[in-house]
Amino acid sequence: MNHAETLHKAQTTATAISSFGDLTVEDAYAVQHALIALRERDGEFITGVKLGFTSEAKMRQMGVSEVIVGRLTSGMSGRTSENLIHPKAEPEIAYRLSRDVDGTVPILECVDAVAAAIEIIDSRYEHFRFTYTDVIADNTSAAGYVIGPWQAMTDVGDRAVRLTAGSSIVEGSTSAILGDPANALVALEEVARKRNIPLKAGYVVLAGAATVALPLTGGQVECFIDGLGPVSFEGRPR
Ligand code: OOG
Ligand code: MG
Repeated sequence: MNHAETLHKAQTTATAISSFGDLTVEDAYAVQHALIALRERDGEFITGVKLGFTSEAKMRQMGVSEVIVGRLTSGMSGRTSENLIHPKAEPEIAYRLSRDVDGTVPILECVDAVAAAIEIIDSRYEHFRFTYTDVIADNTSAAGYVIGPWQAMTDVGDRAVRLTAGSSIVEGSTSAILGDPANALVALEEVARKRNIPLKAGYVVLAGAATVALPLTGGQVECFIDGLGPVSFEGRPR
C-alpha cells in the first residue's frame, strides 16, 4: 500500500498508524491529493478547505513558518463521533466563499458569510504524534465539522471564544488566529496557490483553531464566539 492508501484505510477502519516521518512538504501534499482522490472515488465531494497551525505558538512549536491546508469533504459535514480514533473538538471561524479565488480580486472580497463552527480533528497517527509533513499527508487531521448560522461577512477580529466539551472548558480570542482570522484567509490564498489547491465558490473555509483542542468524551459540545452565536452538538462517547 502507498501512503495515501495506508491513511485512507486507517481512517475508514478507525485504526491508528505510526508516523511516516520522512516526507518532503511537496510529497506530503501529493499524498494528501491522492488521499482526497480516494475519498472522491468513494463518492464524496470537496466542500471546502481548512487551515492548521495558524497560531504563532503552534508554528514555533513545530519549527515551521507556513500554515498547513487540508480539504473538507461531504462525508465530514455534520460528522461528529462515529467511527473515529481519538477525536478532539476545536472552536473555529468558518468563512464561505461566494466566488472562485483566482487572484483577480482580493480573497477578502470573495467571502460573503461568516459563522462559528466546531471542527472535529482525528489524527490517523497513534497518540496524535506526527511530524509537520505527516499531518499534511493526513489531510491535517480533518474528520468532521459543524457550522452555526451564517451571517453576512463582517470583521470577527478580537472576539471572545469559548469551547465546552462535556465538563471541560477552554477560552480564548479570535486574535490567536494569526492576529485576526482575516489574516488566515490571506495566508490560505498564498499556500493554496503554492500547493495547487483550488479555492472555489461555495467552499467553506475553516480558519484554524483559536484555542487548544478538547478531547471528545461525550456530553454536549458547544462553541461560542462573541457576536456569532453558539453552535453545538450532543457528543456521544465511542
Ligand atoms: C492538526 C490540525 C490542526 C488547527 O485548527 O490548527 C488544526 C492537529 O493538531 O491534529 O486543525
Ligand atoms: Mg482546526
